[in-house]
Amino acid sequence: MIRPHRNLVTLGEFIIDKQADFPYAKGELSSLLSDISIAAKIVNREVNKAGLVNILGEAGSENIQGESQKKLDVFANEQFLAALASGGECAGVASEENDEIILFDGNASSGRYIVAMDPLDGSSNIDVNVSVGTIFSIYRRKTKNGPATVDDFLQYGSDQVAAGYIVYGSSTMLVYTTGNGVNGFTLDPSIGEFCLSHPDMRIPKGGNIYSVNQGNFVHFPEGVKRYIKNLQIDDKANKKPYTLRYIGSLVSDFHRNLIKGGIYIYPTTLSSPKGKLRLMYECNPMAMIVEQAGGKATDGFRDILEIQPTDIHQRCSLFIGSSAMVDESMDYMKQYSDANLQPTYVTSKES
Ligand code: P6P
Repeated sequence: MIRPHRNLVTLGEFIIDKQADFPYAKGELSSLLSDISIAAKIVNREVNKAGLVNILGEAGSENIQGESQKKLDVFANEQFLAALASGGECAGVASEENDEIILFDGNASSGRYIVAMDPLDGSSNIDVNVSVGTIFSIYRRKTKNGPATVDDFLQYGSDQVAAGYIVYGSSTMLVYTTGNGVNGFTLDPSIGEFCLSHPDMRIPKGGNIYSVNQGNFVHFPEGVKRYIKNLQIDDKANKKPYTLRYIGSLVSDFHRNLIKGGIYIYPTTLSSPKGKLRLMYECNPMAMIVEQAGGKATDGFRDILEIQPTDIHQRCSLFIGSSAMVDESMDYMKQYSDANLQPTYVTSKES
């Protein structure tokens, strides 16, 4: 029961009030979610003044995908790892910023949960002051004692116990689910608390916004090309052409579509033949959130949450958002799947 004594409910209060919903409610998951929110506040403080302190630009290192790490990528990763290590409920982390899983020692090694996360998603936007985000996914360990193992991480997305993101935008919001709906909290800097601002979030069944990097169009699978072309026809009765909105931060594009309705697509491309986004710490958490909000997430053919992970950094295509839009995009993918195997773009020598 939410306390009625004032007109705001903090994240901490909400987590405690909802704790009874957790199937194995002993407070550990509540504590873990609170640990994440503390790190989010610290990262938010640095993101908001990034231009004023020497935390912009390249860190001079690369992550496993060979992407140059921004100073804020490394900072954010350190903050979330420190918060999770000290909280004691998490036995280890799979992070986009670390090649291997990070296992905690001491009392944390007996933590009953593991976390997969992208500590700062959309980092190419940091230096140009465009919104970025953090994405996290929480599982219960499969192993019962000793250090966590890779198998503890390679679980189906449908086995997540919680998932969420923080979007550092015009305001900073934390949105999460523990499998009982989706709730959004806005950070009130004057009191340093995330406060419930978007209770029981539901994504509209349909929408007329699509988010895709149109610059990759020539390399898209035929089904994606045909689907997008169909969104661009002049058909006022069906509110077409639809609106293209692409921020370049999954968290921001997803959050807008969650509120307004829409679809985000990152399919296979020439440079990303398996897709660009990572299953464990981008696609799975966002898929849990969108399904809990009444939406859908697939790789164009299968539910994201039913993909068997084989590597903590594996990539997959992502079609996510309003269920009617994802269903329609899948119809095109199925109809033109054979053509997907044949390049349909004209190479320069043929032009
Ligand atoms: P592109 C950011 O690097 C990210 O992982 C997502 O947040 C974002 O939607 C996508 O990649 C952007 O990729 O190739 O369009 O720049």
